[in-house]
Amino acid sequence: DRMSLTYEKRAELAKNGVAKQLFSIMATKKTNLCLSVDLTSATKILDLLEKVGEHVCLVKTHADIIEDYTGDFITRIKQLAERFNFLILEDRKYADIGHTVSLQYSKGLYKVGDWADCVTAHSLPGEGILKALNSSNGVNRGVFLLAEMSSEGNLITPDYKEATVAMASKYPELITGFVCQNKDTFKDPGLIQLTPGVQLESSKDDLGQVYNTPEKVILEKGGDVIVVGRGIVAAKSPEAQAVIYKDTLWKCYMKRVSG
Ligand code: BMP
Repeated sequence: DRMSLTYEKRAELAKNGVAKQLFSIMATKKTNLCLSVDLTSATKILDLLEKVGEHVCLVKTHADIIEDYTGDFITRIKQLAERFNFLILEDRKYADIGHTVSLQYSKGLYKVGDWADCVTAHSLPGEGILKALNSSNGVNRGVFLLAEMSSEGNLITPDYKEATVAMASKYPELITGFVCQNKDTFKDPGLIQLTPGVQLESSKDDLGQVYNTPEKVILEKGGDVIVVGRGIVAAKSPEAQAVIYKDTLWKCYMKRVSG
C-alpha cells in the first residue's frame, strides 16, 4: 500500500506531471513540508520565502488575501521557486460551474493559470470543474481535489468523499492528489495526500480549525505533504520553526517507509 512506498518510487507511479515533480522534489530536498503563506503583504511573503524556501517542497498561496498583489509579486515568487526548487499551489478552492471556473482560472486580476503549478478545487459542482481546469495547453499543471476538510462540523459525507475519488479517477493526467485527512480516502500510490491541520503548539483555533500532530498525520492518517500555516508564519522565528517542522515531518515519513 502507498503508506510504505518511498516518494522516489511513487514519483515513478504518478500519472500527473506535477505529482511526479513534487514526489521528486521531496526526495531530493528531504522535505515534505508545504508552507501555507497566509500573509496579506506580498513583501512579507517574499521575505519569508527568502528565509524558508530551502526547507519546503511546496508553497501554498491564497492570492486573494494579498493587499499589494501585482504581477511583480508573481515574477519574484517564481524566481524563488526556481532558486529553491519548490512548487506553487494556489489554494483557490474553485467551486463553480465549469465555464465560470475556466474564467476564474485564466482571467481577472490573478490569472492563476499563468503561474500556479497546481490549484485546489471542490468536486461539488461535478466534472465540469475538472474539464475547465484541464485546458492547460501543454504546460505542466495539476489539481488537488478536496475530499475531506480539517474544520469541525464540515458537511462532507463518506458518500461525497467516495464520489470525489471516483470523479478524479477519470482524469488521471490532471489530478495531483487529494486534500484529505485519512489514508483510507484513496489507494493510488501515484497520487499525493495533502493534509492541512497540523500544529505543534495548539489543538484548534477559534474558528473551527482542528490540529493534529505530525506523528498522527503521517503515521496514522497517511499524509504525504503536510500543510503548515500559522505554526510557522505566526512564530517568533519562522525560519527556526520551519526547520523544526521540516525535521519532525521528515522523521515521521522515514519511520513510515522503514517500518
Ligand atoms: P493553518 O495551519 O494556519 O491552520 O492554515 C491551514 C491552511 O490550510 C489554510 O490556508 C487553509 O485555507 C488550508 N486548509 C485547511 O486548513 N483545511 C482544509 O481542510 C483545507 C485547506 O486548504
